[in-house]
Amino acid sequence: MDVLHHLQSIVGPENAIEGNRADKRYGSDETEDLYFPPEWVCKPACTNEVSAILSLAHELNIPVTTRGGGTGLAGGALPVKGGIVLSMERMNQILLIDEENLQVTVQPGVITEVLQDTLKARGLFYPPDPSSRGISYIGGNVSTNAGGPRAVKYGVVRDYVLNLEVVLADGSVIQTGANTLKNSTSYNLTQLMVGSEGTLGVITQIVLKLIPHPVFQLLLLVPFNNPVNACAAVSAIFKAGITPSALEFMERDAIAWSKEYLGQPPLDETDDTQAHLLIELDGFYEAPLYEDVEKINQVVQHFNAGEILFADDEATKKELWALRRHVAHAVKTNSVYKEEDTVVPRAKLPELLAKVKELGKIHGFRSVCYGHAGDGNLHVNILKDSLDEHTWSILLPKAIRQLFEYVHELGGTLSGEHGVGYVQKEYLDTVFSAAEIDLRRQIKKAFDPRGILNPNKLFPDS
Ligand code: LAC
Ligand code: ZN
Repeated sequence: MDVLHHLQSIVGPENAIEGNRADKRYGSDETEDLYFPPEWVCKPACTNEVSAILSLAHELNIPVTTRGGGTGLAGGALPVKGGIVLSMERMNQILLIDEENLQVTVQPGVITEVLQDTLKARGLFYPPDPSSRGISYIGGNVSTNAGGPRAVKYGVVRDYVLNLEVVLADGSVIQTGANTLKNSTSYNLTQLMVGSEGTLGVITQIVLKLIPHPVFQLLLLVPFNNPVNACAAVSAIFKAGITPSALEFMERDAIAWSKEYLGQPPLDETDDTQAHLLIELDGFYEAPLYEDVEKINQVVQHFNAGEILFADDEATKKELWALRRHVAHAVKTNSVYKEEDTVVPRAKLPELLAKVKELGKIHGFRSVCYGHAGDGNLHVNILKDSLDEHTWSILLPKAIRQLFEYVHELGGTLSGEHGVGYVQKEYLDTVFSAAEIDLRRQIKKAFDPRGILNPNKLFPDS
């Protein structure tokens, strides 16, 4: 039997097709304009089918690239070596909401926002909220250890994953841990799988921890005429004893472009605002939140902040969050670009931003920066603008390398929440020693001796 017919015998004829007949999206994600055609696209409906597919791929040495919602920004879902794209779109059930234990068991193909909304209706909260949550899958979020604005108070995806069902490269099925809040039983395979970007196994079931959903939320937009000052205000806010549920930074162009993208009126030309902090506070009681607003007001005055916009109605809150969440798409429509996901200790953020601008001057590129300032996580968009291909191809890797080396010096690393995937793997040596990379290679080998799982990812010369 040929591969296609074998796959069809596992998942049914309509759920396995040849790559050249499949929609183009199965060969790409949100990473720049990269496209790699898969040989086959396969859509399993259950763990047993995933297991049978992996047994086959293992036997025949066929690459398998697992795909969620395709919103990745590091190329993790690109089938760069062809083979099978394993789309988890049919494994989209919320299996069990356990209100007694505050847990939920889900399949990987559930859309993150669908899960959040379902839980919210029961007063439950699963906080990690990447900007792509309206289309990204929870399985992809686990595979990249996604974050989002609320990570600053509530933590990232890994802080909510209790247990996983995983199909290993040879088709065997394992549980990585237990459905418990505590676990000191041997190696932590659960957390090893989180963020492993489909290189160690295929996640087929996820058990997540939940918390009660906060009742009140306040949102502030604080303008600054100096972006470095805005970044410096961030750690001062935490030092004043406040833990916002989001603390986001946006340069002027980030907001301006997002407004344009959403069809809103442009920024006032005469306004000299160069950056904003978007600050959210949440809780179960309203009065303390207003006390925090007052404290924030006092803190930001030391950094030359302008007049604070207080979003006290749902429509304004929604509008401000839409502006923030659409920056990535807005940048994409403005210029060819390369997105970095740098992260440094929070108080080093002003130095990081200043370095980005300095590198821009040295190499002759423009950049737009925004991101999760409360986490020290800055999305740096390096713009191609009108630079010619040759100049771009030479300056870009040089500038990125210098940026990551600096980030490492500051005690940070090259990705806070997007992952390494395909487009960052060549820079791994800026943040890891040879021994640190080698240890990871040995882990990969133990899980996937034949190298069939998401090949050509994570490792520099893979
Ligand atoms: C964001 C994505 C790009 O923060 O991580 O909007
Ligand atoms: Zn982000």
